[in-house]
Order: sequence, then C-alpha cells, then structure tokens
Amino acid sequence: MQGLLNELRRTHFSKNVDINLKDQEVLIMGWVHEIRDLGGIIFILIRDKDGMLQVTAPSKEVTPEVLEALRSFRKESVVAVKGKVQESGRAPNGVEIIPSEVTILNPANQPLPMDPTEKVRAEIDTRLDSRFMDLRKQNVSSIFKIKSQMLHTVRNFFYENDFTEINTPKLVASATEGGTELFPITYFEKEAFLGQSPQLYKQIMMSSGMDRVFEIAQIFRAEEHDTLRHLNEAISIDMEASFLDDVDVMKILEDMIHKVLEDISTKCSKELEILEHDLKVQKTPFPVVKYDDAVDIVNSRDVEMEWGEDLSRAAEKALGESMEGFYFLTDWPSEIKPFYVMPNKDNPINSHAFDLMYKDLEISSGATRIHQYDLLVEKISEKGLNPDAFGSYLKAFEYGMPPHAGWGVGADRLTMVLTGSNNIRETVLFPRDRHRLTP
Ligand code: AMO
Repeated sequence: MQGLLNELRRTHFSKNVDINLKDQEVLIMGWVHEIRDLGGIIFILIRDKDGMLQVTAPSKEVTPEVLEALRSFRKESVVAVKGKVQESGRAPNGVEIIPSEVTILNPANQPLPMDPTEKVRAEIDTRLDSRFMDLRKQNVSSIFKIKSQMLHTVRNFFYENDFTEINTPKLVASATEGGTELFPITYFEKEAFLGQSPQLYKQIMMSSGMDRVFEIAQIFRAEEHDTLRHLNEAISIDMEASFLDDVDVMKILEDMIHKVLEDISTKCSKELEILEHDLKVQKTPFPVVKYDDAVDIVNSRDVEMEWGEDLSRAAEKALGESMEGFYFLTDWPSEIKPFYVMPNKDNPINSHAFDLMYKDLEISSGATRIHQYDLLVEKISEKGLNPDAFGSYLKAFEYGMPPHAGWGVGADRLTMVLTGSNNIRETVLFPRDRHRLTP
C-alpha cells in the first residue's frame, strides 16, 4: 500500500546537514523561507524544525524542470527538495544543496497574514491572530522549547522526589480561592464552575494516604485584569505533601526552581542565545523577607502600604527594585490569605503562608494548611463562605487528615522569567485574556 507521500521521505533535518555529507544526496522538507532569483542562479532558504538550509540552483547545473518548479515556489509554501550536498562559504552550516528533484507539497496563499522572517515587526495582537505563523519564528518557538524543558524538568524532579502525579476535575461545584473569580458554566440542571485551583482536591488527597502528590494543569480565573501578568486560563504546577510544613515545602520549591534554572541554562543554551537572554542560575537558599519587613521596605521607597494590605502593583515594584532574583515573602497576615492557610499558633493574626517572588513578579503561593476540622469550619465562616458548600472537602478532614503543606507555581509566569519575556501572552501558545478567546 502506498501512502500520501509515496516514496518521498525526509532523510535529514537541516541542522544535521553538514560538510560530512559532502557529495551525498539528501532530501529535506520544510517551508520556503526566502527566495532570491538572480536570473542565472536561484537561492532558496528552506526552513524546518530547528534551522535552515540553502538550496542553490545555478541554471547550468540543474534541469529545466527543477528550475521551473523552483520559480513557482512562494514564500511559506511547504516543499520537499532532494539534492547533492556541496560546500559553501556563505550559506548557513557552510553547506548548500544543488537540487535534482523538487516537490511542492502544499502552496501557501499570498499575501501572508504576517511576515514570519522578522523583517517587519508585528504587534502582539496581529501575531496572536496568526499564531501558527508567528510560531514559525525561531525566537517565538524558542520560548515554547524552554517551557517544554521546564515542564520536563519539573516532572522529573517530582518523580525523583517520590511524588505521585494526579489529575483532578476542572468542572467543580464550589470556589477555592474565594468567591469572586469564577467562570460559571451550565452543568445540566445545575450551576457549576471552571476550577480556579486544584487546592481542595490536592488537600483531600492528603487524607488518601498518598502522601506526596503533584499536578500540572489548567486553572481558570475570571479576573477582569488586563495586565502583562494575568491570564484567564493559566497553567499551575501544584504540589501537596503530608507530614511537612511551610518551611519544608519552601525548600522543595527552591530546589525545584534551582534545578529548572540549571537545566534550562545547559539544555536550552541555543534557545537562550536566540532570545538574547542571560539566565542566571541562582544558588539556594533563596533570601527570605518577612511580610512586616516588606511593608517597611515598600514605605521606605515612598510607596504607601498599610500593614494588613496585600501588595499593590506599586508595592510589588518597590519591593522588586530592592531585591535581586528569587526571594520568599513569609509570615503573611492571616486576614489576606485564603481560609485553608494555617494561622500562627502564638500569634494568629500572622500565618504560615509564603509567596515566592522573582523581582516584582509573584511566581508561587503556598502554606502550611489547616488540618483540624473545627478550625477549618471556623475559618471558612470567618471568610464569609458557607461551610455547607464545602461538605465533600470537609469530610476528608474528619477521618484522619495528616498535617500537610503545599504550593502552586504559575508555569506561564515562571516561563516569563526563564525566557526574559515581559508579557505573559508571549509564553502561552493560545492565550486567553480579557479580550481574546480565539484562536
Ligand atoms: P495563587 O492564587 O496565588 O495560589 O496562584 C498560584 C500561582 O499561580 C499563578 N497565577 C496566575 N498566573 C497567570 N494568570 C493568573 N490569572 C494567575 N493567577 C495565579 C501565579 C500564582 O503565584 N491554591 C493556591 C496555591 C497553594 O497554596 O498551593 C493558589 O492557587 O504565579
């Protein structure tokens, strides 16, 4: 049986065609990046997954059929080119191919919706409208290669540290982080919501005896924010572990971040170079700033902040200016943290909650959790929520819930740090923000 491509198969990616293949025949497949027809000679750059290769067709050395086919090439059409490898001082990789057979696998319509060669810079909205083409640019695809490596490292890190990967529902009946930021949906005859965090489920899992769990999944937040750091659909890296407290899980978090920095700087050096991003591998332990001290730092920089307030954007910036790299913010007031956060035993107006910051960007929140049923019910009520709505969550606390702690890291925000992007939309293939629901 013959498939669509018949005998036509790629022998090499462009990055693997080098001088060692001199005089050999190769077949490459990719997109037409650039065409220069000088009459007596045609130069075509073919782009594929990780690079480009020059096809050089001097009219005296190739057949009229090949010349004619090359002349019908259009930018971004998908083509296959077979030819002999030849040394070339000027071409990328130091080699070019002299074509003996060319096939147009799928022509691209003209004009193109945007320029994928970086010669004309497009606004982010134009780029996102034609994201498939935007992703053909090396600097854009580099961001997603780095994100992929980061997720790979994170998974490995968890597996190596004896965590079990879990998948919790994203169609949920109640709020986790307070009632205001939920997307309501119709679930047959009931009202339901898109999950804003796996928080309640990862805590329930502590009562299952599985001890250490993690999840990497979408979270949905109906925030009206239109900022460079907020999305309405984001990826959260969540973990929860039993018989540990906030200090223990902060150590796990900084070790994971350190491993990510190390892996990206060694395994993605080419992508970092393309992005011109100088990524520092910060040593652990990361600095720790107590909330009380953060308030003083912010005020000393002429930004007003009262004790008990969450950090405003101006406060985050002021703090970020005085700190380098990653640092923890600890000892948060209980009042501004969610109901499940453990208050400090001796001084309950403070809590065992922490954030991990990178300069002025919040990367993660975490805490020791309340594991005592009565205290949890009290805190739910104190926050103005109805404990009855949390029945199936609370049940897990009645029959042997161990002490536990955990955190959630914004994977897209972490990718901003790793790639030097200042807009979170750059780090998501198809971002969902206040105004964008397509593509
Ligand atoms: P929190 O709400 O702080 O904590 O979220 C954790 C991390 O997720 C990222 N994040 C976002 N990223 C982009 N757009 C958003 N709208 C957005 N919202 C959050 C941030 C943030 O630090 N249940 C707790 C975690 C825990 O305690 O385990 C929680 O969801 O990087």
